[in-house]
Amino acid sequence: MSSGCKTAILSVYDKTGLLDLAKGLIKQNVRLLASGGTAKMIRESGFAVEDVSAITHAPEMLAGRVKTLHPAVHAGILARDLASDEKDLAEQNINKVDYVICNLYPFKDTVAKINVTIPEAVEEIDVGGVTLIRAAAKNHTRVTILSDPNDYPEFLGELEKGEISERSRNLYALKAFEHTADYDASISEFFRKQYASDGVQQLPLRYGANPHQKPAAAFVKSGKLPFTVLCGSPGYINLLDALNAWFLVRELKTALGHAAAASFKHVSPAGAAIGVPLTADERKVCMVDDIEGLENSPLAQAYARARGADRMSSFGDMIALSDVVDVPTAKIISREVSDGVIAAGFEDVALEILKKKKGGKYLILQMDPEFKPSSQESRTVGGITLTQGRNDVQISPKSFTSIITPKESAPLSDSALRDLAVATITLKYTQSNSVAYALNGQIIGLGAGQQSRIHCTRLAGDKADNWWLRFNPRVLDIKWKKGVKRADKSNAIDLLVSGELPKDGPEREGYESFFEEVPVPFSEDERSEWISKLKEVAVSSDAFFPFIDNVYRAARSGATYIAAPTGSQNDSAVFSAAETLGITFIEQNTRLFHH
Ligand code: 93A
Repeated sequence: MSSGCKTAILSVYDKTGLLDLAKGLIKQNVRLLASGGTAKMIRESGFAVEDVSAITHAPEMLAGRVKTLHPAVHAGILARDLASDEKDLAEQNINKVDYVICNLYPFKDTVAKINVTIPEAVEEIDVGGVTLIRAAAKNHTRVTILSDPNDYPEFLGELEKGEISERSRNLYALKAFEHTADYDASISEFFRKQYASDGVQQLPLRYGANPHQKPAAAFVKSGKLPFTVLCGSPGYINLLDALNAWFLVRELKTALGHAAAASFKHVSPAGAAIGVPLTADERKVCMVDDIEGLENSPLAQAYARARGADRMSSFGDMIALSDVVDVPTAKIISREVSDGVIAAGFEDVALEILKKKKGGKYLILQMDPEFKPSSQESRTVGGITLTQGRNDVQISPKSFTSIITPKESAPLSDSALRDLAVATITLKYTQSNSVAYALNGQIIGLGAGQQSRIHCTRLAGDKADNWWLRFNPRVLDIKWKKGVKRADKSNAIDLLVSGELPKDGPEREGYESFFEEVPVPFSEDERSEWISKLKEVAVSSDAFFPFIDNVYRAARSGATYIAAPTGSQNDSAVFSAAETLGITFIEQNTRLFHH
């Protein structure tokens, strides 16, 4: 056959639209070469078609495993309009191929069947078709690749008018590359499940966000997962919490040089802290005054603070610990209601203590402390993939040097810089919008996931107030009845300090039943007076304050320092409100939204 006419190779599993396409190609005087089943269907409909063997001079072999894999096919597709390529083709008596029409064996449909065997799946791995598609897509400056039957009519329309345009060839090539990439991804996903679902590269999860969301898994595309399951079986939210919490404590430790802990719930911290030694009152408030060895364990102090900040929110938490877990830390965890822990390692005795929790089902994850997250992140929403660079901005005490008010400010104290760093790093791992209040190396109030910033500022401020009211002697000196559970104590204290205590009724009766001596409720004046003693609080916001109300609210809960990005139309009003209230306002110039 002369090289004057164009040549198409057709090899399709899905034969939708094939005959119309063949007819249209023949009408344009295109020579058709096709693999076995494709040729048969065209021929039986009365159209002229040759078998691929007409150019390969080799039969289809190995029960169809080798159909189109041959230099006569692939050199014809891959040849460019170059003299050297033309010479090579002429020497081998090979003609150029201009159009490739191919779609692949239905691997995805096959493996979706229940109880599919590995040999069944293997037979559905298309080799020759992928090679046809890839070769044609590679050479798309000259060759047109059709991998989707939906494109046939448009292709024929263009062909009738003459040549296939560069734009069409480009778009068909892109579609072809997406097609083979998706195909290969489904093959590796199948084999990952078969060969690597042992928790090393892939970990099957009980279910996704809810029990009906199955199947669920965590995996990496190469290498090993950076954590090992030492006990229990993680759920999807456990891992979302554990991994976010881990990156938070790593970052706190790197930035501040102290052991760090976080207590996570629903992918936001309930508390986060570094290991600043606790005062006697702090030990009581955090309910750790009886823990032996606490004063010698920065990690235990960090977790005591993280768990003690907002005990109600921490109920059933996922814990992250930056260091190797020691016995005092394990003892604190052992008596709290908690879902699991991720840490850099575990001392033997500490591990034994933790393994006894939840009847042996407590989730214990050991994280590789050297693990470096990838710089690019992606997720899908309804099948649409979103990608972004990881938020790898480094926050440290050095991030708070740009003081806006007061104009003549001395540099901030180390403790102020520390607390601003704790608050701001915590925001990096808190669902936005978010505002954090910090003191003594720990979060004392966090407002997460509110659509309005003032609601975050209020929520965080209310939590900070409640935390501070727990230092009131009336709370510190509570006489509990014997046997009251820790969680019930936390709930009762919350009712007492929050001002939410009902005047009467069954809730009030239940509340009063916990005490040996029922504490006198706080009057509004008593609350305000006590809260007015809260000072030196560092407040950070993940984005600018759009209105001055945030500054006023923060001031009512002891804010002495506020760090936030700027850029609001109301910046100057925000700065002057801070100045009037005696608050040092620091520009933290990176927005830190997190979702
Ligand atoms: O088994 S294969 O990987 N070996 C091949 O050489 C080959 N060439 C094309 N499968 C191969 N194909 C595939 O055959 C195509 O991707 C297409 O899905 C199918 C069409 O086969 P038939 O024309 O016999 O119906």
